[in-house]
Amino acid sequence: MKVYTTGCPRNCYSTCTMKVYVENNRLKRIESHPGNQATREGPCLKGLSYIERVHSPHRILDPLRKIGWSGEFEPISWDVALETIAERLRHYRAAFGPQSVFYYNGSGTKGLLNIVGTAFWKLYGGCTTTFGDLCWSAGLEATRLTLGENKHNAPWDIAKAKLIVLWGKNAAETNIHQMPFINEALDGGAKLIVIDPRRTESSERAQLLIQPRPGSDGAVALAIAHLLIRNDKLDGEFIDAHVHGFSEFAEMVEGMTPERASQISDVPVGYIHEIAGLIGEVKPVTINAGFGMQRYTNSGQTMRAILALLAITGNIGKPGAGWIFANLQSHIFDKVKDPIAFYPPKEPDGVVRVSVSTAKLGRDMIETDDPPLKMVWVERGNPVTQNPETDTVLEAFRSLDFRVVVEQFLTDTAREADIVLPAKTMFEQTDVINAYWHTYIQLKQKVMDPPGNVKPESEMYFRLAQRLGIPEKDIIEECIPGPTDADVEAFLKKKLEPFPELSIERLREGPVLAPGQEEVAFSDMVFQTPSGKIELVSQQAKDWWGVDPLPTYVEPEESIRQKTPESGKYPLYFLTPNTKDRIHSQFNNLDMIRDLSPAPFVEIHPEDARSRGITDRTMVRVFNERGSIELEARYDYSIKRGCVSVTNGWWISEGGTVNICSLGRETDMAHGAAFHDALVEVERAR
Ligand SMILES: Nc1nc2c(c(=O)[nH]1)N[C@H]1C(S)=C(S)[C@@H](COP(=O)(O)OP(=O)(O)OC[C@H]3O[C@@H](n4cnc5c(=O)[nH]c(N)nc54)[C@H](O)[C@@H]3O)O[C@H]1N2
Ligand SMILES: Nc1nc2c(c(=O)[nH]1)N[C@H]1C(S)=C(S)[C@@H](COP(=O)(O)OP(=O)(O)OC[C@H]3O[C@@H](n4cnc5c(=O)[nH]c(N)nc54)[C@H](O)[C@@H]3O)O[C@H]1N2
Ligand SMILES: [Mo]
Repeated sequence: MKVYTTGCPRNCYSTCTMKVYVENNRLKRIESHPGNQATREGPCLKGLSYIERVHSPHRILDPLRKIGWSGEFEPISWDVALETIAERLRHYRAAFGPQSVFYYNGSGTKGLLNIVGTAFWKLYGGCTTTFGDLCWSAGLEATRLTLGENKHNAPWDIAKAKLIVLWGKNAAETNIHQMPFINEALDGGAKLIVIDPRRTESSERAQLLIQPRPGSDGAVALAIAHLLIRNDKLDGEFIDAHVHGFSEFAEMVEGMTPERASQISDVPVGYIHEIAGLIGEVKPVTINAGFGMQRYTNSGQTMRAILALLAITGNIGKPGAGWIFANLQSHIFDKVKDPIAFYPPKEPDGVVRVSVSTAKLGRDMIETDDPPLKMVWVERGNPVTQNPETDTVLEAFRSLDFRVVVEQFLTDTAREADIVLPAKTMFEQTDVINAYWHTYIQLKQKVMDPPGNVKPESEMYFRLAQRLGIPEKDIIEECIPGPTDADVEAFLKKKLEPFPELSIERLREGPVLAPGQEEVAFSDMVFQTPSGKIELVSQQAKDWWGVDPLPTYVEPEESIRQKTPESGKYPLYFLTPNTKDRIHSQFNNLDMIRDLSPAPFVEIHPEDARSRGITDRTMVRVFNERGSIELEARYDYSIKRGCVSVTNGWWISEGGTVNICSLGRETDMAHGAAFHDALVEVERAR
């Protein structure tokens, strides 16, 4: 049996390092790796389920072609698959121009090699692709506007905090490796506040659980600031030296009294006083803002308002203190740090048209013209279940001429394809990965050959480029590695050249902290904002996104406080959080995971249920004018009244695709997806 070190490339905070045991090209065993200080407990259940996933009988092992309109697929050879695609590519380029081809990629795997797709489309002559993001862009942009950069203290530093606020983050499910550090802090006497309309596992040891009306956190934060200022619980020296715009901010929050915030947010006045008391008295304070809360139409401003609490109390740049959202210190190769990554419609090279908002995928695909879209290539994503407005996404896909999906499994998106190309798993090609919580760079090693006729994407692109008649020299020069493992390693070595600490040989042994990473972020008090200070007033926020330069409170567009016809008909907030045993739409097709979560259900407060004649564990319909899903109701006293919750990621065939009810709509900044701006009604299924 051979043992390898590798890293899990899923879109997850933890990005665990693990040891894998392989025999006869089969994965036999997965263990934790002691080299990663952030993930010492080892892989979660999903990580352990790779043994089933890699060898699953449901994996796609050959290129597949749809048979007529039957919806069934037949295996075809690579020769036929690539020639069919190449022929289409030549045709669309000649007849409509290269931008009639739409390249969509999701967050299915991390890796440096993900850039190869874009390189190919440039060689092809261009394409159309997306801007914005499904996941985190409002929070990233709010942080960048305020602090200048997205970085935070090392994961283990939270153990030094004396007050931890998990604000819209459910670490116990989405970042389980953070919990031991939080527990360490609590064992040492720290206090924990959790702010979430749901009572999650993360609040088991909380002193205080605050359940705001969804989307109203900005008002709560401003009222806390109001009290901190009124009670003079500020760090005046810190403000003078490092904060820009304090007096305007102070003037603005004067109007947000605890009473007013309580009316807006439904949080009792006493609780607002209690949080303000703790933030004002205890030091150091770490606020960990999750991603759930920045999926509203007002959420960039919400994030800025929360961040201000740390700025005015001097809780930045110190051990045990600070703002945890995303730590991009290991993003040394890509441009995610760069706000332009989210900025449309940038055409850096004039060929790649960036005209489709990820958040409004279906609608924008349909409306794109000159040229209109004819073909899509989907890779690493499952937009049919994961992007807002499932029905419109389906309509957009079905109105195209030709669809290619690169996938490991026949997902809802793959089922829409004319040709499905079989994708590798993390164990079948070497790559270099980074993370967004800890700062390790890792080698995700190839530990086995791909099964069946599976090929990695880089090889698909290489072979397609050859078929398009592009000379091999140009292909390699344009950043597409050749087809062998040695070619791929040579490609990675070249990328690693600027970083002598990061040789492939060294990475093979275990994870390495990114060069220049800081244990305590911002300890140098350098803020890369226009003023060089922490900005509570941001002119850029106004110039770029049209919001108030101050983090004012604005009601979300779809809200029971907006007097629209919808708010009358659909009185329940529809929360669609992440869950422990899946990463979005991945893993639930495995027996090991399905045993634990066989079917979707909706959590509803018994009082909301009873007033609708709904009994526990019976089938209900969750709906609004955009669509409906039928699933089991589960009574749950822990969810805030007026909210219902279904985890996202269920496939259409499983009956719980939550985005049937969401609207393609952007966040107030950086073109995020405002999934949670969604109201529904629930009734007994007929
Ligand atoms: N196991 C697992 N881990 C994951 C993932 C996964 O799918 N599964 N996904 C990864 C990815 S891509 C992401 S983006 C992260 C997300 O990580 P988290 O941010 O922790 O996850 P979410 O479930 O999106 O949202 C967290 C909480 O926000 C709450 N929330 C919703 N609306 C509001 C609001 O208005 N105010 C407040 N205060 N709270 C609100 C939800 O009830 C939820 O409990 O997790 C990563 N880790
Ligand atoms: N309503 C609602 N919707 C949401 C969210 C929410 O909170 N509420 N959360 C949003 C968030 S935070 C995110 S990040 C997105 C995630 O949305 P997506 O990025 O679409 O992520 P996944 O569901 O993980 O699907 C990724 C697909 O990639 C495939 N894949 C994995 N590895 C590889 C590979 O190496 N090659 C190829 N070709 N494919 C691979 C997997 O099999 C899987 O089908 O969902 C968003 N959708
Ligand atoms: Mo995400």
